[in-house]
Amino acid sequence: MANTTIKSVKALEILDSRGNPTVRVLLTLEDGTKVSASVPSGASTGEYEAVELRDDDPERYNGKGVRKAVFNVNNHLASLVVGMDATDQAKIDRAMIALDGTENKSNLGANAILGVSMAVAKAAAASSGLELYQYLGGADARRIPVPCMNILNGGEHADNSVDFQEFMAVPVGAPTFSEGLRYVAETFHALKKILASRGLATSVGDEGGFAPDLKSNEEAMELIIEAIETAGFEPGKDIMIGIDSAATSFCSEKKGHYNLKWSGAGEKSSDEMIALAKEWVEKYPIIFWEDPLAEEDWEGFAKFTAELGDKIEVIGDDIFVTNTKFISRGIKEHTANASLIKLNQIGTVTETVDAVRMCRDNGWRYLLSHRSGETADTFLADFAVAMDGGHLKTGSASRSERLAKYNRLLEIEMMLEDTATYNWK
Ligand code: 2PG
Ligand code: MG
Repeated sequence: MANTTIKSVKALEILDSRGNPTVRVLLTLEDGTKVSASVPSGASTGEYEAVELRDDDPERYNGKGVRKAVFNVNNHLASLVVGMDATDQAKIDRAMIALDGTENKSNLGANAILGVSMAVAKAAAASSGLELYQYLGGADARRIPVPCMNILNGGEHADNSVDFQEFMAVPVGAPTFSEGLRYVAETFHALKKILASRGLATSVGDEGGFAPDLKSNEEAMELIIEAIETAGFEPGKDIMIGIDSAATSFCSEKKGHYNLKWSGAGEKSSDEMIALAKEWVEKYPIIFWEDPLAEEDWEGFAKFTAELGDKIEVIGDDIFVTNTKFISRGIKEHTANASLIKLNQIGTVTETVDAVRMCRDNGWRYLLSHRSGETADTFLADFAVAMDGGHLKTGSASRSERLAKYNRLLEIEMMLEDTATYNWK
């Protein structure tokens, strides 16, 4: 048996896809295994996410440096985990949570803790000779998630006039993952041609989707439908549409009110937002809607779910922040019928798995997700297969930090040969 005792842990400050600092952890085992793990970073963050520790030193990276988090890995977390066994994931994660001692990991930083947690999982997998998805998911981890490709960006992820943050093409009708990826990548290319032909911008937002200035949010839907058809696919059959409003980013001071500030469509109440969604769900092939309302609008969310939850997947992101405390409240109050899952919202691999398990046990769906600030790390791709989530979102068909995850899923599909499965539900 290989010696999976952790020998050394070292962190460094690297840059993410937006050029902002983030944490990379290098970890070695006694048997010579060497791995690295890099932590992503969000822009439209939920208030109750685990804390991403930043230096707040205005002299460096506008205060966004992560030297404190790096220091915490190199000192506090290294002395804790060196000598522990990398196959004891839950024990290590629990020890790190205890050492931090706060509810939201604000002491050592969720970015420090998650970097170590991910590296531990990668090292244990590598040492055992298993792929990460097999190590985390077991012998039956063989479903490749449907790639929800974010082809049009707005909100805080772009500098355009679209309020909703993400418009995703969801290839539910494809027979395999690789075919699904082709469907949506071809749709992305078709959209580019359509935009260019109308003199609209083809530059991309943070997650690699196009970010044109449009007359309305609805124009984004029309353009995507047109792109799906131009690419030779049938909207509603081959490809459906997923939306992430990221509504916390445009909620107004007045609770339960929303200010569609980027498009200039003005202020709307929670009920008006729900009415708009109902109209869209009637009119367009929408399969899921993430964060249709803001994180503090639990009441509105529940209304939205009561109205539309039997037709579409209603996903909570900022409102649940991958935290079982909030997901369990959501389950009780019928706030949604699915949760977004982001490793760095909660800060350890074990707690993320707990959140997934809670969804599954209660008949909820869960959408595995990247962050808008990413690195080339492909942990998420393996994690999505291991969690059998059925769908994942990791950006568009441009920007290598997004494609790295889709390409890793192609690799996993190839490794699984004809045992790989692909289905929405
Ligand atoms: C989201 C994410 C990822 P961010 O809102 O779902 O797409 O964005 O990482 O900026 O929170
Ligand atoms: Mg979101």
